[in-house]
Amino acid sequence: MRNPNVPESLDGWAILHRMFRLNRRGWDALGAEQQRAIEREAVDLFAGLARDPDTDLGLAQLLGHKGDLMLTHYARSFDALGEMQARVDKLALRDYLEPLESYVSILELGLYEFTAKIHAELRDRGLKPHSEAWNAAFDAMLDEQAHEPRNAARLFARIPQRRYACFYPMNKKRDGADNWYATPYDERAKMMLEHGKIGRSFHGHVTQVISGSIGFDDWEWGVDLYADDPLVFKKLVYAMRFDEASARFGEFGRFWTGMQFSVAQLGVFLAGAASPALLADDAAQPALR
Ligand code: 76R
Repeated sequence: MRNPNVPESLDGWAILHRMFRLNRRGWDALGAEQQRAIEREAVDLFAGLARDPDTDLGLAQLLGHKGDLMLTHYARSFDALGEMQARVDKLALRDYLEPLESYVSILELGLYEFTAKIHAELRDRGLKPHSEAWNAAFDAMLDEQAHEPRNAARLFARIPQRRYACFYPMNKKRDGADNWYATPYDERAKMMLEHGKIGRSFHGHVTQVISGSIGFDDWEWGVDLYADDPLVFKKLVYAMRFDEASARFGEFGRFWTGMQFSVAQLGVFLAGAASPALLADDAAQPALR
């Protein structure tokens, strides 16, 4: 199963992004009492998902015509994501939310350097590749990485509570001389190291969540960026375009950009009079009735 050409990854949350259009005319035509009941039902579900240690939910008001609302679901399994999808679809609010797009992926930490280290170390130990002992030693080294506190925390981190969010899917190109997958491991590892360096120069200004979607969805990765200032997205993504991994190999899907808001602000979002806010943690979750 393990191939020295394939970088290993550590895998965390199962992620489902859903983009909806709000039928504002339809919503506005409802009576206040009915609006309140529909809103309360949705807030109850959303608040539960946002505070459960086994799930998380992010809400974002999107800019532009590609959607009005983005829900970002985190769960421990695809099964749990399926349950959440169905529970959202059972809400009365769904009569006013039209699904436009969705994206399925699993949060990943790429291990370019570490994979090479495992292969080298097992070779040095004289283990026969793919033997039982080799496999067991491989598993143990990966497992150790997954339990390393910094990695463990990132694999199941909560959705970053930063006001601005940007999501886009991407591929690594497979086109003639620019075929990422036909590029030797060492060259890819070197490019990823450079990529990480550029990324780290934005450390503190942006929180990125990379999720893998090969085998699940139409693109190969999902990129979620979170920042306190949207200009950071423009600067970061621009800087990345000059980095070889993106310049030569990056192919991008559509971008969704918007403002994260707290569950307790759903009513503000639905009313449409002001942009719903991202509140400080303690105020963010309404008490469950
Ligand atoms: O996880 C880590 O922080 C280690 C280094 C690292 C890896 C392995 C890293 C750092 N990234 C990794 C993997 Mn990234 N990243 C993107 C994009 O718009 C574009 O051009 C590309 C979209 C951005 C903006 C970004 C930001 N990264 C990946 C992968 C998997 C590739 C593979 O396995 O082949 C993709 C698709 C990808 C894409 N990256 C960082 C950032 C930032 C800001 C960092 C530094 C994080 C920090 O240390 O603060």
